[in-house]
Amino acid sequence: MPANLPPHYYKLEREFKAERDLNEKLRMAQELLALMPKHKGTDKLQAEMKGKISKLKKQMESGGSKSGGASVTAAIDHIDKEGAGQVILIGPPNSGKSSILDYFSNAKPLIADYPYTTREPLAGMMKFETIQLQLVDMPPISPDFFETWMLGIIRNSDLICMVAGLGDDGFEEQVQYVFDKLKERRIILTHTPPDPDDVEDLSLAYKKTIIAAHKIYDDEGEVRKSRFEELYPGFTVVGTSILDDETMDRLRATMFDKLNIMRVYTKTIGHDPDFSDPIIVPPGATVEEAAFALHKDFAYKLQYAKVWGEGKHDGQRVQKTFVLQDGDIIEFHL
Ligand SMILES: Nc1nc2c(ncn2[C@@H]2O[C@H](COP(=O)(O)OP(=O)(O)OP(=O)(O)O)[C@@H](O)[C@H]2O)c(=O)[nH]1
Ligand SMILES: [Mg+2]
Repeated sequence: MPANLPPHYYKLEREFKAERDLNEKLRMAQELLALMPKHKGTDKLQAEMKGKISKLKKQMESGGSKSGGASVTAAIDHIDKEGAGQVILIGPPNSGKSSILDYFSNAKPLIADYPYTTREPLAGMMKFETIQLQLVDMPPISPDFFETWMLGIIRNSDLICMVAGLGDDGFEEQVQYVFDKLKERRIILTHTPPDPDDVEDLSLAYKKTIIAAHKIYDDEGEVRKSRFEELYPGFTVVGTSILDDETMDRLRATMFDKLNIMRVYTKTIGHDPDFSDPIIVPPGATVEEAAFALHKDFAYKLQYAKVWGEGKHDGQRVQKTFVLQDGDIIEFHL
C-alpha cells in the first residue's frame, strides 16, 4: 500500500534532516508524524518517526549529543501566556524592541545604543484599560544573528509586532530580511491570516502581524513610514516614538484591536458590576460561551442571563445563544 504522503512532507523531511537544533528538530519530527496519513501504508514510517522522536527527547534530557554535532540552546522556547493576549516584539537589531517593552511594563530589559543587546526573551505585562496584555521582547533577527528557539515562541503567540527602527540605516532591507528568514522557517507574517480550514500546507504557521514604524521623529521619519506602508500594503503601520505618549497609546490600542478579543464584565445579583476582571472571549461569543470561559459548571447550570450594554435595555433578559458585544455586562442566572 503506498504511503501517499502530502508534497510538503518531503520538503519538511529535508529540512528535518538538515536541522541541527534539537528543540526545532523535535518539533519538526512531531509535525512530520502529524502529517502522515494514518493507514497501513504508513505503519512502518510512523513507527520509525516515533522512534526518532523518543531518541530526540532522550538526547535533549541528557543535554544533547556531542557526536551528532547538535546543541541544545540554553534560552527558553516557550513563554507561559498571561493576561488577555500575548504579543511578541520582533525585528532587526537596535530597532527599539526592548525600549517598547520598557515603556509599557515594569519589566527591566537591557537597552543600549548598539545592536544585539537582547539575548533572551523577556516578558512584561502591559495595562490596556481594564485588562492586561503580555508583551514579550526578543533578540533581534539579522543575517548575523538568529536563534532557532525563537521560532517556537513566535508560533505560539497571539500577535506579532514587527518593530522597524526608521532611523536605522538600511531598515527596509533589515525588516524584509526578518520576514524572509521566518518564511524560510515556515512562519508567514501576514496582516490577515487565512481561515485554518483553507490552509492546505499544515507545516506553515500564519501569524497576524502589525508594524511599529519606530523612532518616527528621527530624520525623515514620516517619509520613511509612508514608504513602508507602500512596501507592506494591508499591514497596519503605526508610527511610534517612546518620546511621544500619544503614538505609544495608538500602538497599544492597535495591539488590543488586532488581538480580536472581547471583554465581558460580570455582576452578581444585587451588586454592582466588577470592572476589574473581565471574561475574555472571541468576538461573536454567546452568553453560554462566556459562562463556559468563566467555569464549565456555570455553562452547564446556566438557565438565562441578564445583559447591560450598548443597544440593549438595561438588564435585558437573554437566552444562552445571545451574542455579546465588547464591554457588555452580564448577570448569570443558574
Ligand atoms: N530616537 C529614538 N531612539 C529610540 C527610540 N526607542 C528606542 N530608541 C533608542 O534605540 C536604541 C536601541 O534601543 P533598544 O530598545 O535597545 O533596541 P532593541 O531593538 O531592543 O535592540 P537589540 O536588543 O539589540 O535588538 C537605544 O539607544 C534606544 O534609546 C525612539 O522612539 N526614538
Ligand atoms: Mg533589545
